[in-house]
Amino acid sequence: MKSELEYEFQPGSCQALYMPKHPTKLKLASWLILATMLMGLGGMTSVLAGNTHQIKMVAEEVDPTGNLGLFAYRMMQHQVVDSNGNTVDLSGNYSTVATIPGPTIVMTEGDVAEIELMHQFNPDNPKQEHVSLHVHGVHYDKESDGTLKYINLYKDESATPVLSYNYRWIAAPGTTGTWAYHDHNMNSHNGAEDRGLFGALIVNPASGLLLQDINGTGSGNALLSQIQKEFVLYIGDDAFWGMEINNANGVQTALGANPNLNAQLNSDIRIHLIALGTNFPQFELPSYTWIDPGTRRRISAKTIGPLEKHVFAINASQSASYLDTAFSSKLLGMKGQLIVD
Ligand SMILES: [Cu+2]
Repeated sequence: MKSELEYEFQPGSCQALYMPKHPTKLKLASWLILATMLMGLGGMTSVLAGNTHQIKMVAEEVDPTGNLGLFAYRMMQHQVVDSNGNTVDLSGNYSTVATIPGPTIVMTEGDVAEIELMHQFNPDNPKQEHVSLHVHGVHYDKESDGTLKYINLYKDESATPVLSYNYRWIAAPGTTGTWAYHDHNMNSHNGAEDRGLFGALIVNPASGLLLQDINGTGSGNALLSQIQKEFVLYIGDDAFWGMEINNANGVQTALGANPNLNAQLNSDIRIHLIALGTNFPQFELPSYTWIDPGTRRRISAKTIGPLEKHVFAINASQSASYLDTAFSSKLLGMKGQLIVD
Protein backbone atom coordinates (compact mmCIF):
# COMPACT_ATOMS: atom_id res chain seq x y z
CA MET A 1 0.00 0.00 0.00
CA LYS A 2 1.49 3.29 -1.03
CA SER A 3 0.56 5.03 2.18
CA GLU A 4 2.84 2.65 4.03
CA LEU A 5 6.05 3.79 2.39
CA GLU A 6 8.70 4.65 4.90
CA TYR A 7 9.34 8.36 4.82
CA GLU A 8 12.86 8.39 6.12
CA PHE A 9 13.97 11.30 4.07
CA GLN A 10 17.18 12.21 5.86
CA PRO A 11 19.92 11.50 3.37
CA GLY A 12 22.27 10.42 6.14
CA SER A 13 19.72 8.26 7.88
CA CYS A 14 19.74 4.50 8.10
CA GLN A 15 17.99 4.33 4.75
CA ALA A 16 21.28 5.05 3.01
CA LEU A 17 23.93 3.58 5.27
CA TYR A 18 22.03 1.04 7.28
CA MET A 19 20.67 -1.19 4.59
CA PRO A 20 20.60 -4.59 6.31
CA LYS A 21 17.93 -3.55 8.75
CA HIS A 22 16.08 -1.23 6.41
CA PRO A 23 15.12 -2.68 3.07
CA THR A 24 15.43 0.11 0.54
CA LYS A 25 11.91 0.78 -0.55
CA LEU A 26 12.26 4.28 -1.83
CA LYS A 27 12.99 4.04 -5.51
CA LEU A 28 13.39 7.03 -7.78
CA ALA A 29 9.67 7.45 -8.42
CA SER A 30 8.97 7.50 -4.69
CA TRP A 31 11.64 10.11 -4.16
CA LEU A 32 10.03 12.31 -6.79
CA ILE A 33 6.62 11.96 -5.15
CA LEU A 34 8.20 12.61 -1.78
CA ALA A 35 10.07 15.67 -3.01
CA THR A 36 6.82 17.08 -4.39
CA MET A 37 5.04 16.39 -1.10
CA LEU A 38 7.82 17.98 0.91
CA MET A 39 7.65 21.15 -1.17
CA GLY A 40 3.98 21.32 -0.29
CA LEU A 41 4.64 20.51 3.33
CA GLY A 42 7.01 23.43 3.74
CA GLY A 43 3.99 25.67 4.05
CA MET A 44 1.62 23.11 5.53
CA THR A 45 3.21 21.82 8.70
CA SER A 46 2.98 25.17 10.43
CA VAL A 47 -0.76 25.53 9.92
CA LEU A 48 -1.92 22.06 10.99
CA ALA A 49 -4.31 22.45 13.91
CA GLY A 50 -3.33 19.22 15.60
CA ASN A 51 -2.28 18.34 19.12
CA THR A 52 1.21 18.75 20.50
CA HIS A 53 2.50 15.80 22.52
CA GLN A 54 5.00 16.92 25.13
CA ILE A 55 6.90 13.82 26.10
CA LYS A 56 9.77 13.06 28.44
CA MET A 57 11.28 9.59 28.11
CA VAL A 58 14.15 7.87 29.86
CA ALA A 59 16.41 5.13 28.55
CA GLU A 60 17.77 2.94 31.32
CA GLU A 61 19.18 -0.45 32.15
CA VAL A 62 16.54 -3.06 32.95
CA ASP A 63 18.67 -4.65 35.66
CA PRO A 64 21.54 -2.32 36.57
CA THR A 65 22.88 -4.65 39.27
CA GLY A 66 22.89 -7.84 37.24
CA ASN A 67 24.36 -8.61 33.87
CA LEU A 68 21.25 -9.03 31.78
CA GLY A 69 22.56 -6.54 29.27
CA LEU A 70 19.03 -5.38 28.57
CA PHE A 71 17.95 -1.78 28.23
CA ALA A 72 14.54 -0.19 27.90
CA TYR A 73 12.62 3.04 27.51
CA ARG A 74 10.36 4.43 30.21
CA MET A 75 7.73 7.15 29.83
CA MET A 76 8.23 9.87 32.43
CA GLN A 77 5.67 12.35 31.23
CA HIS A 78 3.21 12.64 28.35
CA GLN A 79 1.04 15.71 28.09
CA VAL A 80 -1.17 16.50 25.11
CA VAL A 81 -1.84 20.14 24.36
CA ASP A 82 -4.64 20.84 21.90
CA SER A 83 -4.83 23.79 19.51
CA ASN A 84 -6.73 25.82 22.14
CA GLY A 85 -4.01 25.29 24.71
CA ASN A 86 -5.96 22.76 26.79
CA THR A 87 -3.71 20.12 28.33
CA VAL A 88 -4.46 16.50 29.13
CA ASP A 89 -1.91 14.55 31.16
CA LEU A 90 -1.54 10.94 29.99
CA SER A 91 1.50 10.15 32.13
CA GLY A 92 -0.49 7.82 34.40
CA ASN A 93 -1.31 5.47 31.50
CA TYR A 94 2.22 4.14 31.35
CA SER A 95 4.27 1.70 33.36
CA THR A 96 6.35 3.31 36.10
CA VAL A 97 9.30 1.10 35.18
CA ALA A 98 11.12 0.74 31.87
CA THR A 99 9.55 -1.93 29.68
CA ILE A 100 10.35 -4.05 26.63
CA PRO A 101 8.83 -3.02 24.30
CA GLY A 102 8.96 0.62 25.31
CA PRO A 103 5.92 2.87 25.63
CA THR A 104 3.59 2.94 22.63
CA ILE A 105 3.19 6.54 21.51
CA VAL A 106 -0.24 7.13 20.03
CA MET A 107 -0.76 10.21 17.85
CA THR A 108 -3.34 11.38 15.32
CA GLU A 109 -2.52 12.59 11.81
CA GLY A 110 -1.81 16.30 12.16
CA ASP A 111 -0.17 15.97 15.60
CA VAL A 112 3.37 16.85 16.53
CA ALA A 113 5.45 15.15 19.25
CA GLU A 114 8.20 16.97 21.12
CA ILE A 115 10.21 14.32 22.92
CA GLU A 116 13.01 14.86 25.38
CA LEU A 117 15.09 11.72 25.88
CA MET A 118 17.20 11.26 28.98
CA HIS A 119 20.20 8.96 29.37
CA GLN A 120 20.24 6.93 32.62
CA PHE A 121 22.97 4.37 32.02
CA ASN A 122 26.26 3.96 33.77
CA PRO A 123 28.01 7.27 32.96
CA ASP A 124 31.40 5.56 33.23
CA ASN A 125 30.76 2.98 30.53
CA PRO A 126 32.03 4.50 27.27
CA LYS A 127 30.05 1.96 25.23
CA GLN A 128 26.86 3.41 26.63
CA GLU A 129 27.68 7.04 26.08
CA HIS A 130 24.96 7.50 23.47
CA VAL A 131 21.30 6.58 23.30
CA SER A 132 18.72 7.88 20.84
CA LEU A 133 15.26 7.71 19.33
CA HIS A 134 15.09 6.98 15.64
CA VAL A 135 11.57 6.71 14.24
CA HIS A 136 10.04 5.37 11.05
CA GLY A 137 7.06 6.56 9.07
CA VAL A 138 6.56 10.11 10.29
CA HIS A 139 8.35 13.28 9.25
CA TYR A 140 11.16 15.09 11.02
CA ASP A 141 13.95 17.49 10.19
CA LYS A 142 17.67 16.84 10.32
CA GLU A 143 17.84 17.46 14.07
CA SER A 144 15.59 14.50 14.80
CA ASP A 145 17.02 11.56 12.88
CA GLY A 146 18.42 10.05 16.07
CA THR A 147 21.58 8.82 14.37
CA LEU A 148 25.29 9.50 14.92
CA LYS A 149 27.26 12.13 13.03
CA TYR A 150 29.14 9.21 11.47
CA ILE A 151 25.85 8.34 9.71
CA ASN A 152 24.08 11.67 9.23
CA LEU A 153 27.18 13.82 8.59
CA TYR A 154 25.60 16.51 10.76
CA LYS A 155 25.87 15.73 14.46
CA ASP A 156 25.44 13.07 17.14
CA GLU A 157 21.70 13.11 17.86
CA SER A 158 21.92 11.29 21.18
CA ALA A 159 21.11 11.75 24.81
CA THR A 160 24.34 11.41 26.81
CA PRO A 161 25.04 11.16 30.56
CA VAL A 162 25.34 14.94 30.72
CA LEU A 163 22.76 16.16 28.19
CA SER A 164 19.27 15.12 27.19
CA TYR A 165 18.25 15.32 23.52
CA ASN A 166 15.07 16.74 21.97
CA TYR A 167 13.34 15.15 19.00
CA ARG A 168 10.39 16.49 17.05
CA TRP A 169 8.18 14.10 15.11
CA ILE A 170 5.49 15.37 12.73
CA ALA A 171 2.58 13.04 12.04
CA ALA A 172 1.87 14.77 8.74
CA PRO A 173 -1.10 13.85 6.53
CA GLY A 174 -0.44 10.45 5.00
CA THR A 175 1.60 9.09 7.89
CA THR A 176 -1.25 7.02 9.34
CA GLY A 177 0.09 3.65 10.35
CA THR A 178 2.08 1.73 12.92
CA TRP A 179 5.76 2.49 13.03
CA ALA A 180 8.84 1.38 14.91
CA TYR A 181 11.07 3.61 16.94
CA HIS A 182 14.37 2.43 18.34
CA ASP A 183 17.80 3.38 19.55
CA HIS A 184 20.39 3.92 16.82
CA ASN A 185 23.43 5.12 18.73
CA MET A 186 24.42 2.90 21.64
CA ASN A 187 27.62 0.88 21.13
CA SER A 188 27.67 1.56 17.39
CA HIS A 189 25.65 3.10 14.58
CA ASN A 190 23.46 -0.02 14.68
CA GLY A 191 22.09 0.90 18.07
CA ALA A 192 20.81 -1.35 20.81
CA GLU A 193 17.44 -2.21 19.38
CA ASP A 194 18.29 -5.90 19.92
CA ARG A 195 18.91 -5.19 23.62
CA GLY A 196 15.39 -3.92 24.26
CA LEU A 197 15.51 -0.31 23.11
CA PHE A 198 12.50 -0.33 20.82
CA GLY A 199 8.86 0.65 20.87
CA ALA A 200 5.97 1.55 18.59
CA LEU A 201 4.35 4.70 17.33
CA ILE A 202 0.74 4.44 16.21
CA VAL A 203 -0.52 7.28 14.04
CA ASN A 204 -4.29 7.12 13.87
CA PRO A 205 -6.15 8.64 10.92
CA ALA A 206 -7.64 12.09 11.47
CA SER A 207 -10.89 10.78 9.93
CA GLY A 208 -11.27 8.11 12.62
CA LEU A 209 -11.63 5.53 9.83
CA LEU A 210 -9.04 2.78 10.07
CA LEU A 211 -7.18 1.35 7.11
CA GLN A 212 -8.59 -2.08 8.06
CA ASP A 213 -12.04 -3.64 8.16
CA ILE A 214 -13.00 -6.21 10.79
CA ASN A 215 -12.21 -9.85 9.93
CA GLY A 216 -11.43 -8.97 6.30
CA THR A 217 -15.05 -9.42 5.30
CA GLY A 218 -15.12 -6.34 3.11
CA SER A 219 -17.59 -4.70 5.47
CA GLY A 220 -15.87 -1.32 5.12
CA ASN A 221 -13.21 0.43 7.13
CA ALA A 222 -13.58 -0.06 10.84
CA LEU A 223 -13.96 2.93 13.12
CA LEU A 224 -11.13 3.62 15.50
CA SER A 225 -13.77 4.18 18.18
CA GLN A 226 -14.98 0.59 17.95
CA ILE A 227 -11.57 -0.93 18.70
CA GLN A 228 -11.48 -1.87 22.37
CA LYS A 229 -7.90 -3.06 22.61
CA GLU A 230 -4.71 -2.63 20.64
CA PHE A 231 -2.03 -5.31 20.84
CA VAL A 232 1.43 -4.39 19.59
CA LEU A 233 3.46 -7.54 18.95
CA TYR A 234 7.09 -7.07 18.13
CA ILE A 235 8.48 -10.15 16.42
CA GLY A 236 12.14 -10.62 17.33
CA ASP A 237 14.40 -13.38 16.09
CA ASP A 238 13.71 -15.45 19.21
CA ALA A 239 10.50 -14.14 20.81
CA PHE A 240 7.37 -12.06 20.45
CA TRP A 241 7.29 -9.01 22.73
CA GLY A 242 3.86 -7.60 23.51
CA MET A 243 2.23 -4.38 24.63
CA GLU A 244 -1.49 -3.99 25.26
CA ILE A 245 -3.40 -0.71 25.12
CA ASN A 246 -6.88 -0.55 26.56
CA ASN A 247 -8.63 2.07 24.43
CA ALA A 248 -11.35 2.60 27.06
CA ASN A 249 -8.89 4.34 29.38
CA GLY A 250 -5.62 4.51 27.44
CA VAL A 251 -3.78 2.34 29.95
CA GLN A 252 -0.78 0.47 28.54
CA THR A 253 0.48 -2.85 29.86
CA ALA A 254 3.75 -4.43 28.82
CA LEU A 255 3.03 -8.12 28.31
CA GLY A 256 6.57 -9.49 28.11
CA ALA A 257 7.83 -12.29 25.88
CA ASN A 258 5.49 -14.64 23.96
CA PRO A 259 2.54 -13.21 25.87
CA ASN A 260 -1.06 -14.29 26.12
CA LEU A 261 -3.43 -11.68 24.71
CA ASN A 262 -6.68 -11.31 26.64
CA ALA A 263 -9.75 -10.02 24.85
CA GLN A 264 -13.40 -9.81 25.78
CA LEU A 265 -15.76 -12.02 23.77
CA ASN A 266 -17.16 -10.16 20.74
CA SER A 267 -14.93 -7.14 21.21
CA ASP A 268 -13.09 -5.68 18.23
CA ILE A 269 -9.33 -5.66 18.61
CA ARG A 270 -6.45 -4.51 16.47
CA ILE A 271 -3.15 -6.35 16.24
CA HIS A 272 0.00 -4.48 15.18
CA LEU A 273 2.87 -6.75 14.13
CA ILE A 274 6.34 -5.28 13.72
CA ALA A 275 9.22 -7.49 12.67
CA LEU A 276 12.25 -6.55 14.70
CA GLY A 277 15.11 -8.87 13.84
CA THR A 278 16.73 -10.07 10.66
CA ASN A 279 14.45 -13.06 10.02
CA PHE A 280 11.30 -13.28 7.92
CA PRO A 281 8.72 -14.35 10.50
CA GLN A 282 5.66 -16.25 9.29
CA PHE A 283 2.91 -15.05 11.59
CA GLU A 284 -0.19 -17.18 11.82
CA LEU A 285 -3.44 -16.81 13.75
CA PRO A 286 -5.56 -19.80 12.74
CA SER A 287 -9.36 -19.51 12.77
CA TYR A 288 -9.24 -15.75 12.17
CA THR A 289 -9.09 -13.93 8.85
CA TRP A 290 -8.21 -10.44 7.79
CA ILE A 291 -7.31 -8.61 4.59
CA ASP A 292 -3.78 -8.53 3.28
CA PRO A 293 -3.29 -4.74 2.87
CA GLY A 294 -3.28 -3.56 -0.72
CA THR A 295 -5.11 -6.69 -1.89
CA ARG A 296 -8.55 -8.26 -1.59
CA ARG A 297 -7.10 -11.47 -0.25
CA ARG A 298 -8.37 -12.79 3.07
CA ILE A 299 -5.53 -14.32 4.99
CA SER A 300 -4.83 -16.06 8.30
CA ALA A 301 -1.06 -15.91 7.98
CA LYS A 302 1.48 -13.39 6.78
CA THR A 303 5.22 -13.42 6.12
CA ILE A 304 6.75 -10.16 7.29
CA GLY A 305 10.17 -8.87 6.25
CA PRO A 306 12.67 -7.24 8.63
CA LEU A 307 11.37 -3.91 9.97
CA GLU A 308 8.07 -4.33 8.12
CA LYS A 309 4.77 -4.07 9.89
CA HIS A 310 1.39 -5.67 9.40
CA VAL A 311 -1.76 -4.41 11.07
CA PHE A 312 -5.21 -6.01 11.14
CA ALA A 313 -8.48 -5.83 13.05
CA ILE A 314 -10.62 -8.77 14.13
CA ASN A 315 -13.64 -9.50 16.25
CA ALA A 316 -12.57 -11.64 19.19
CA SER A 317 -14.90 -14.62 18.80
CA GLN A 318 -12.83 -17.56 20.04
CA SER A 319 -9.54 -18.37 21.68
CA ALA A 320 -6.70 -19.31 19.36
CA SER A 321 -2.94 -19.74 19.32
CA TYR A 322 -0.79 -17.29 17.43
CA LEU A 323 2.63 -18.39 16.31
CA ASP A 324 5.58 -17.85 14.04
CA THR A 325 5.71 -20.88 11.78
CA ALA A 326 9.21 -20.15 10.42
CA PHE A 327 11.24 -23.28 11.19
CA SER A 328 13.77 -21.80 13.63
CA SER A 329 11.07 -19.77 15.38
CA LYS A 330 9.00 -22.90 15.95
CA LEU A 331 12.00 -24.55 17.56
CA LEU A 332 12.34 -21.55 19.84
CA GLY A 333 8.70 -21.82 20.89
CA MET A 334 7.60 -18.52 19.43
CA LYS A 335 3.89 -18.66 20.15
CA GLY A 336 1.22 -17.47 22.52
CA GLN A 337 -2.53 -17.52 23.06
CA LEU A 338 -5.26 -15.14 22.16
CA ILE A 339 -7.57 -15.82 25.09
CA VAL A 340 -11.16 -14.75 24.50
CA ASP A 341 -13.69 -14.81 27.32
CU1 LIG B 1 15.04 2.02 12.01
